[in-house]
Amino acid sequence: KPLHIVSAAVGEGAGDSGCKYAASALLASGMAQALADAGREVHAGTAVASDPLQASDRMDTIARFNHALAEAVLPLARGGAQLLVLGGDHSCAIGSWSGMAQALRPQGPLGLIWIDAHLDAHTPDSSESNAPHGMPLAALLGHGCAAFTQLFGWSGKIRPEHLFIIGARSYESAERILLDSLGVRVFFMEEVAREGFESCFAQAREKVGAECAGWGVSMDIDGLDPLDAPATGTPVAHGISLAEATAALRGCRDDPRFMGLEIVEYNPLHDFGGKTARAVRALAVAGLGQDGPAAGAAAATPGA
Ligand code: DIR
Ligand code: MN
Ligand code: MN
Ligand code: MN
Repeated sequence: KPLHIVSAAVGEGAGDSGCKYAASALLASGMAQALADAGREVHAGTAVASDPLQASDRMDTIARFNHALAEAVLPLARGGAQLLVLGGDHSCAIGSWSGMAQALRPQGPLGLIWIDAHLDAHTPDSSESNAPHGMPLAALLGHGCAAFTQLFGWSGKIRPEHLFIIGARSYESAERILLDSLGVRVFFMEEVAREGFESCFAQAREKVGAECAGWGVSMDIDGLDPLDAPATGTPVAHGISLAEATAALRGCRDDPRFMGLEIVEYNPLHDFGGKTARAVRALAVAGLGQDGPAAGAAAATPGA
């Protein structure tokens, strides 16, 4: 399968907007080449950027951006490519996964594995920060404002039983109450620490593989331990190790129903020495590269 890299240059959804520059920084530091070295036919062309000058407020900026992103993702996903979406703040997930869900709609439901320190399940009414990057899961589940939920004219892009959140350890009660009321399976960080990330990921993967026409992974790098991925806007201590994350992601690309990987919240402006860029590259190569020496070598030396 061809692999398309989609740049989602948006940062207005987060308090710290430096992640707007993540995709261009990652492409400049060799992301496409690393995936080509790992055996993929890489198309690194599609870029969508937010334009606050065209919008009346922040919610409008994010809504317009996500409509454009969803329209960009749709034909690529429909054409059968796998996607690497480089965020961007996590609000870009509204566009990425709405586009994927629309592409998949004739065949069946979309499954999503969401790796994050946060629950990202606020509605505009429940959010204390009013930051859209705390809202994408509520939107994809069909809750919140129509500008986020009604892309392509329908809502509920992900059904609650097809969503798996892994690594959560920082959240407000309103988002937990919403997810509980919908029956979403959340692997909180205590469970991940006890059972191992690979086991949690494998359970999620088994469910989406059995019940969904296609599935993907949205990786907020703040789900990782800040020791492994420090350059992010809202780091939270005691997260998933990079080694466990790369081990679990390896082989996703060989599943014909695997539609893509989204990696968000990397802030290159805080990445002294490029450690977090190497972590992001290792995640991408693990999930999307071919198994073999190239992928193995890249994953084994994330801190080199
Ligand atoms: C917090 C932080 N729950 C909020 N969310 C973050 O602002 O809604 N999500 N950082 O990634
Ligand atoms: Mn997060
Ligand atoms: Mn949150
Ligand atoms: Mn997030």
